Amino acid sequence: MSEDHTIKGLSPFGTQYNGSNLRIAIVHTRWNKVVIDALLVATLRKLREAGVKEGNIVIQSVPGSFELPLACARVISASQIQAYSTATDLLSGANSLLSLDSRPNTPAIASSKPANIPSRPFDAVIAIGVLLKGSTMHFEHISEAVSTGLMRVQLDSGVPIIFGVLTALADVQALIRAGIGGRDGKQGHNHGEDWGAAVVEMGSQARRWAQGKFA
Ligand code: DLZ
Repeated sequence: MSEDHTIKGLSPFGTQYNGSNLRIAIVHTRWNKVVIDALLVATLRKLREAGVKEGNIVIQSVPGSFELPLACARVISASQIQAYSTATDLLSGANSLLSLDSRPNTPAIASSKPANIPSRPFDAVIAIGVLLKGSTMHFEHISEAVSTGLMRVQLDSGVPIIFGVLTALADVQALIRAGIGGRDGKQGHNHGEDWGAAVVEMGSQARRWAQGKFA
């Protein structure tokens, strides 16, 4: 029987999310680079399709998957520091300008804010890695540590982290999940697309929930 009767996969959500106001970080590894590159391309394509602006996407790399949890935690903190210090700097700048210029009807200082200064922290993060099982217990230890670590970072920070880590038992499994299989005619599906869509959905929802809204 050659027909595919699988019921697996993500069902589409009714809402089309608009990513044009979202700020997203991608943290990816450099181990198993061929697969990582393919996943990254599909993720970025999906972000662009959802309207996420180029300038609102920050990409950082780390050596391997074991480094992902700490890197995500630090990247989230860095964006919060950035957003906070930007606001403070502008405020102190505005205060000093206002004290120098007491004329009425002074144009709003805020309108002169440079466009390239990030004014908000990341709404969501995608952690991308590819763990390949070898002949030792390395794979089991790292897989467990990374998934637990990323879960902890997202719960502690309140910032959604999309789990973009493939845990493959063989090279071909990883290639198929990055849409670059093909050895047995099975090209596969690139999971980067799902992660791109998921990060836009979770970033949008998390922002809404933080404002006490459900719709
Ligand atoms: C050491 C190692 C091995 C053997 N395999 C992988 C892998 O398949 N995927 C991956 O992302 N990283 C691997 N690493 C590197 C570790 O994740 C980590 O970068 C190093 O142990 C340094 O902390």
